[in-house]
Amino acid sequence: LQQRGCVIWFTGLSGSGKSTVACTLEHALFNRGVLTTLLDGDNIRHGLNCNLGFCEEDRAENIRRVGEVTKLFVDSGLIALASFISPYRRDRDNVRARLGPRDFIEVYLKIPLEVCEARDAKGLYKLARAGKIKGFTGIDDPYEAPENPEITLEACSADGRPQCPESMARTILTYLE
Ligand code: GGZ
Repeated sequence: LQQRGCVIWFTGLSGSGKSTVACTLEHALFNRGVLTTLLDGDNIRHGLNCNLGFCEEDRAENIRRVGEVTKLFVDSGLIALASFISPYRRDRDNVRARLGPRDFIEVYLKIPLEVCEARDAKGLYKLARAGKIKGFTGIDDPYEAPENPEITLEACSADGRPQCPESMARTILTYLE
């Protein structure tokens, strides 16, 4: 009856499906009796990181703090699911170095920008194109894709239809097993 902690770190554009897959995976792990915690922009940027914006330094600090928090959970034996754009490779690699290679599982949600922009579930891409949000990832701010992620999920089919979250969560479960 032993559970070892680790971080499953979801990275990808806004609207790539990170949070949906993380939430689906969390349910699947819960049903297996695994203790998890889910960290994402909604619960972190309104609380712990409410003083941070989206410039390069603030994003770095956002990811650094989240990395430290996930480390505390991992040290307590939980599986921490972290869902952040985390656009800079260096910031993600710093978390990886802090956690150690065994405990950091990077999951890249691969999806063309055009697909996220066409969906635009929250209308943020439209605002970014109109210049009403400055420094929006993919529009006028960089996204550096991982070079060697543990897992790459093709988050949409060739015609841009979203991939089913259950099947993406299953890919991660198989990896964990
Ligand atoms: C990117 C932004 C921005 C800018 C607000 N750039 O789709 P969402 O709304 O819910 O996810 C995005 C979220 C990104 O927060 P993260 O903490 O994941 O970012 S990072 O890892 O880069 O620190 C989006 C919203 O915040 N949002 N302004 N300029 N996304």
